[in-house]
Amino acid sequence: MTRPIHWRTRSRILPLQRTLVMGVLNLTPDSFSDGGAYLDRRQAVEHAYTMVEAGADIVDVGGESTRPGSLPVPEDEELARVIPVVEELAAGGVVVSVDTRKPKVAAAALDVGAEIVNDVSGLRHPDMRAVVADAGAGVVIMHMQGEPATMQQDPRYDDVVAEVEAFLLAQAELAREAGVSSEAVVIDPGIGFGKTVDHNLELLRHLHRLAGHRYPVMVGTSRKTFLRRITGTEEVHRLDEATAVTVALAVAQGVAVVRVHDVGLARDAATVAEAIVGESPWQA
Ligand code: HH2
Repeated sequence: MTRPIHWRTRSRILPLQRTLVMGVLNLTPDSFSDGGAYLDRRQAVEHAYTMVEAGADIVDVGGESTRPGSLPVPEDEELARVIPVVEELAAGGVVVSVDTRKPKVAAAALDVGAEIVNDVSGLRHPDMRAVVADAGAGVVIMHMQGEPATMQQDPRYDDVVAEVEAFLLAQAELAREAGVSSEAVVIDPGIGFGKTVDHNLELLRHLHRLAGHRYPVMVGTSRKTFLRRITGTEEVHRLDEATAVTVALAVAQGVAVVRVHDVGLARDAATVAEAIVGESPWQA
């Protein structure tokens, strides 16, 4: 299988010769590591531009935390948090993805200029597939076992890599049947979403397998609990350095997009990994 050379989004073609870095912009009071920091619209927009200057290719705007134990946010509230920021960033030429599980939020964000829908529920909702197809949007299909409120209680798999892989390919096929171009689809194993530390590590060891299909692969490890457990630190800068290690190892396995909080560190890690591996050996 040859490596996909671009990602088709609503109005753009994003080249994949170099790793794409997606910067996280959480407009939530309760996110993992930056909850509450960017609730103010001006601060949020400023932070987005700081990430773009640091090398972000995409800014991922989210108004609902999906961290373990978090509860859903009402639609009106999510729309109010997300839409003005998406609109302002898109008008300024930033490539915006909207991190949402709600078809109406996705549709409204695409209307005001978002390019990509990042759906942590993996396009399970048929309306979400229709929204993405109608807008010709790019889409990230992510794997999650269960729901955020309960997903970390007792995650179980017989074969985590095979099950995640099968789900992602099945959802990509459903998207295709709903009219989504296969060039618009990126798949993501959903690190930390209904997974133990061992499940996460097993998936991170087998990213090359996911990258062996026709879809580019994205991975989000940034500041996640498994890194806190492994390193024994809560210190954000040290978690960002640990994240950079995962970025390098992911890029070496052919991953095309990384979702991170510290864009500069991830960009450097990806650049070094690209220089070492050249044409990724996994894609031969
Ligand atoms: N992780 C989080 C949120 N969205 N989207 C994709 N595609 N992949 C991920 O791994 C992913 C994601 C969780 O991280 P964070 O944004 O730090 O936390 P929260 O959900 O609390 O906002």
